[in-house]
Amino acid sequence: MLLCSLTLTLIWMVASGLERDMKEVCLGSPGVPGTPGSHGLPGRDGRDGIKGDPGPPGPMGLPGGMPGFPGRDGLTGAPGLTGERGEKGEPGERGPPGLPAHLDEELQSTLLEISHQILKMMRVLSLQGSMLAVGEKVFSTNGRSVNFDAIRELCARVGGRIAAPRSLEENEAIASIVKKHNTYAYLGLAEGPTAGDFHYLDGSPVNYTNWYPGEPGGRGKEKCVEMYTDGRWNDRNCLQSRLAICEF
Ligand code: MMA
Ligand code: CA
Repeated sequence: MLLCSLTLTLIWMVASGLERDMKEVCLGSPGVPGTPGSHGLPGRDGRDGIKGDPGPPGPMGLPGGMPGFPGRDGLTGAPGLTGERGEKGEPGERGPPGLPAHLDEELQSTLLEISHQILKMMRVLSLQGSMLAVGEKVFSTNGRSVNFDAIRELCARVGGRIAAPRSLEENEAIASIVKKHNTYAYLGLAEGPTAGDFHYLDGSPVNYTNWYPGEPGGRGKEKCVEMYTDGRWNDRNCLQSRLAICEF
């Protein structure tokens, strides 16, 4: 009992930093513990606690109550159909004057580039036999045979005219196409009111001819001209099917 009390006192003294007073404290026997003191006065109220979480939603009200506020707007809908095209706007202001074309280096190099590209295309088309260039003219056929008027219409539709040889060189170019297709072709020539008087379709008189011996012999009854596979000409009616060769 004494040891136990001594041990408690020692622990108390070590905790209080009074170890050095141990001898004094340990002298004499422990007294009877006193009666516990009365309770102190209640402490003051603590500060307010933090706000609690919101409670669960309340029960639905009784029917017949006031309607609630309108809800918030819904999500944006899908876009509508494209409207009609508006009217054309006013022309813009006139730009500043440009350089004369011959002094405009950018324009000159663009034109040079375009002409190179065109030349390349013409070489490819020539290689494929789709066109034959002679001087300023280009001859071409679609390989079909139709009557004279149909050839004129076909050629006009693609921005050309029915081929008409105006020189030996042009005649030979057309003849090479005729030979290749082994089919006679109509030429861009027609007979006027006077028998044997042939002219180009623009009305100008022929300045070059290559009639087959004895032709034109139709005496005004053969108003068109066909080219044989040897390149020579024969006056002929206009309703045969002949190779369509156009010039551009
Ligand atoms: C012959 C010759 C031509 C004429 C045709 C018409 C085959 O050639 O007389 O001049 O145009 O016949 O069919
Ligand atoms: Ca004839």
